[in-house]
Amino acid sequence: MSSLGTLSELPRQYLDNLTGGNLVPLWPSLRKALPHGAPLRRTQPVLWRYADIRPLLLQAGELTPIEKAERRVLVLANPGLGLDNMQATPSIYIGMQLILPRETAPNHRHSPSAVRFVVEGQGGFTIVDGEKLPMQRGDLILTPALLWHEHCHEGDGPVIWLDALDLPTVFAQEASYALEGEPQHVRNQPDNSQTLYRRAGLVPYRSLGGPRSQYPLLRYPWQEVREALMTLAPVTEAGEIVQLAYVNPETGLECLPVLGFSAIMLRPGETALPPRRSASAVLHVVEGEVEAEVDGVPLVAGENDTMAVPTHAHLKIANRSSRAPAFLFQVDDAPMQRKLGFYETFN
Ligand code: 1HN
Repeated sequence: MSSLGTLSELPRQYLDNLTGGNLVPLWPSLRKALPHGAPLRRTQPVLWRYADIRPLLLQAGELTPIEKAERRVLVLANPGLGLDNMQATPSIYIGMQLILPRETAPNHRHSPSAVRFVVEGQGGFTIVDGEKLPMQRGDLILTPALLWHEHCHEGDGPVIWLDALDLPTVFAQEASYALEGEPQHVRNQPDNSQTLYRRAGLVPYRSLGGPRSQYPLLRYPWQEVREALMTLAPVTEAGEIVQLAYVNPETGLECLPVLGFSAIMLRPGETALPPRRSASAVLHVVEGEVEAEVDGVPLVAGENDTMAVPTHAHLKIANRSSRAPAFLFQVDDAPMQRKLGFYETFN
């Protein structure tokens, strides 16, 4: 391998002339941009324990009224990427949001896409473009780019969910912004997961050939995802991961353009060794306790705990129970990487 020229080898006057013309020589920094063999990574394998987050989030509920917060959120920030940068991984924003009874997180829309994964509480709901989406534990709720959304709470006790956004990518493109709006008018009917898309393999006839909505399904009830995983497990070979992707029922493709979402079941006693891949990910435990090893770093995650998995990471993840399955929710940036043409898996 030949070594490349450095900045200090170049004459002072030449460098000053370059700087004066807003020019920079590539070769001294080429290896930084394109390291050999594997990317440079600052993202750390991190574990956020719900037991640590929850009391602090509830305290935020006492310290800051919703009117002063708009969204009452604690951001899960990866220390390797800088605590101020709202990055769990380079492309994934994760926050934990609290809403208290009778509060409203006011209507707005923005260029980043978001999802909510419900962690605890009863009576919360999100309204997206007039559709009322109830929030039960484990439900996945989409608020895609530029669609109006507001959160409300008509039950008792705190409602807490995990927010995942493609904000880092949108922000890096200097394209992140929001608009505020008046409260929405709610259509008085159940959400599309209960009406138009009751069963995989069936779509309203009119969607054949007709104009399709970009985001036909905005809520994926956990109860159905869990059942589907339990039914998939016995027909999945040992060594293969029991995993379901959340997709757009009209296209069969990922439900949002940048971030992808999936649910994983680890059978009792199972240790999964997923292939190393170019995508980064966030893993959130829904049920059970897992022992993970992320690039050699041991992390033990229980219910409602969340982990960051860097790009190209070596990953091993074991269900600590020999009796009960464990369930995880995964966010990754594979959809974006596939579109950009560099998504890879390695063995
Ligand atoms: C946002 O709109 C929500 O609507 C939550 O609940 C978190 C983080 C950054 C930017 C926008 C929400 C957010 C956010």
